[in-house]
Amino acid sequence: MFEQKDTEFITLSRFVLDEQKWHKEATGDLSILLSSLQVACKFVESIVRKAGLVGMLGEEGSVNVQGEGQKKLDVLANKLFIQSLKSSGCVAYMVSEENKDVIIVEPKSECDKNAKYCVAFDPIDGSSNIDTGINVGTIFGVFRMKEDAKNPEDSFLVSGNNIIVAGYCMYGSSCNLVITLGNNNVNGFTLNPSLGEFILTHPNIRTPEHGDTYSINEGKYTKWDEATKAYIDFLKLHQEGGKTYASRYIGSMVADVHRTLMSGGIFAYPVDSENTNGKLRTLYESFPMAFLCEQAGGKATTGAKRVLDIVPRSIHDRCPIFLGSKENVETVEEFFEIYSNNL
Ligand code: P6P
Repeated sequence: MFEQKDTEFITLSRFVLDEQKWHKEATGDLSILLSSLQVACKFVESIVRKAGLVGMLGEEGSVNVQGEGQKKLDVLANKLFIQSLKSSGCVAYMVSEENKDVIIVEPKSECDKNAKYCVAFDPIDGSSNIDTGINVGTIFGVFRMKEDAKNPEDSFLVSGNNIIVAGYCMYGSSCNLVITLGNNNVNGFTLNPSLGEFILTHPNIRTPEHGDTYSINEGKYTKWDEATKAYIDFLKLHQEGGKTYASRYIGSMVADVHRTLMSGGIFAYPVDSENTNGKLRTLYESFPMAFLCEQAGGKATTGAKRVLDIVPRSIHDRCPIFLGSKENVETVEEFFEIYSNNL
């Protein structure tokens, strides 16, 4: 017999309104923006759920700005998020993995002229996994428009410390939306499809200080730098009290990070000889995941510096990332420190 997990039935919508009460100066715009985001997530979830049945699998036959083949779902999800965010009237600019340039939102009405938020998102991250039914997800980060912005990019080419909201929605065996508005507070919501509501099921997520799982594409071992090789070799040989580390890699960032955030350990996509700046995009993959991780008590580093201290050079810039449990990430930093001194 299915029993609703003991929750107070706090929906995401109510959670956001409760959060708004803490900000006396709040206009409600951020709440409207987040409401638009969750509607798009629900819409995408309903399509992912049936993708195999409604011909939404397979290639679109086009290529995105990254030079990657687009899946049908990439294209549709991108349209849904752009439309939903535009309709909120609270977004001035958007950056999407699927669009080459910044999306400028034309105000629909007088009050939209005061739109002050900028959203960077990857509508369907891990889309290469869609056709095999593996978890995929949406990743998003929200910034305030830069006051003295001379052009649309300016509001995005700022350090990750400017991010005010970060989250992801994972489309898997269940639909989980994990979000933080800062204040060291990360919360997880599970979609109840019959209600059409995200219900608070994982309040105040804290990442364990240490974890025994590492998540990295070991197929690239020979292409890694010496510090990364040494760190992964250490994990394989290093046994604390006889325990060994377990390797878990799905190849879908949202799924790999969700497991790391919830259970601890480390997720990494380092530089390699083919991806000399790393593969993951700074603005709409690394920044949101790094912010979530830090707010849950973890850490996120490039190896050499804190991810959120990066200032992207372009809206589709990439960076290496090691994120997860505080102690695990600090060990990575120690390895990079040793190897940088030996250069
Ligand atoms: P690789 C998916 O394409 C993605 O952008 C992330 O979701 C994932 O973490 C990474 O790339 C996987 O890359 O090279 O290991 O297949």
